[in-house]
Amino acid sequence: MKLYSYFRSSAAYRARIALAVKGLSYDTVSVHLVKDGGHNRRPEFRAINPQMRVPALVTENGEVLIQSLAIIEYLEETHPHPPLLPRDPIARAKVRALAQIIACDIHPLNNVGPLRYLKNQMGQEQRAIDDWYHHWVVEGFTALEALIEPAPYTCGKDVSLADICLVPQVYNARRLKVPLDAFPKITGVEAACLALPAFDRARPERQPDAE
Ligand SMILES: N[C@@H](CCC(=O)N[C@@H](CS)C(=O)NCC(=O)O)C(=O)O
Repeated sequence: MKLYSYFRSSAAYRARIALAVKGLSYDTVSVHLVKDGGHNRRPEFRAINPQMRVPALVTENGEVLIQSLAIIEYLEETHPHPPLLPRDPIARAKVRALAQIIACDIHPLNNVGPLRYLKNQMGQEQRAIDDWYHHWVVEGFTALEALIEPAPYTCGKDVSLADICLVPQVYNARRLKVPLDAFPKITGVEAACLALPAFDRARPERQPDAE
């Protein structure tokens, strides 16, 4: 398999964790999202993913999959062990809800494209953009902190899709200097996950394109 990735992309980070947890090997194809206005905008990458975002996974059969949650669910369906979703339907819905708070409600507001738009098209100062970023992280993390009971992972003793979404989002928050003192459960889950070899292998600083 081949993963189009960028070391700092939290969506690609999710896919990397899932691949590592499942013990699957793949080649990394780095797509620099910043250099020259973003190599993701080049025609050769647009031909792979018309949405011009990472991650994109090329399967063993040459199919191109995009969207980290769709990629992870594909991996879950094709390589069920170890599972990333519990068997019980209620427990599954709860894991997905936590994952979606991050992937659907926090991350899109703080993604490269919208932040660039705030700056270039809407003329916002960097300080206002940082405030925007912090606001949506704090709002989302406040809900997550109330919803989780680490044991030691987000949803109990097994790693799940929720952890796979949480760890990259905390990485982003730290990079953008969002204070995390109010979120001891979230940072506790992060520490438990990062102690696992699969999560460690997927870290941005361990990637071949890390700067
Ligand atoms: N919902 C998508 C988000 C993918 C995404 O937005 N990736 C970002 C990096 S984290 C990206 O490639 N951004 C490039 C851009 O907006 O120019 C997913 O989960 O895969």
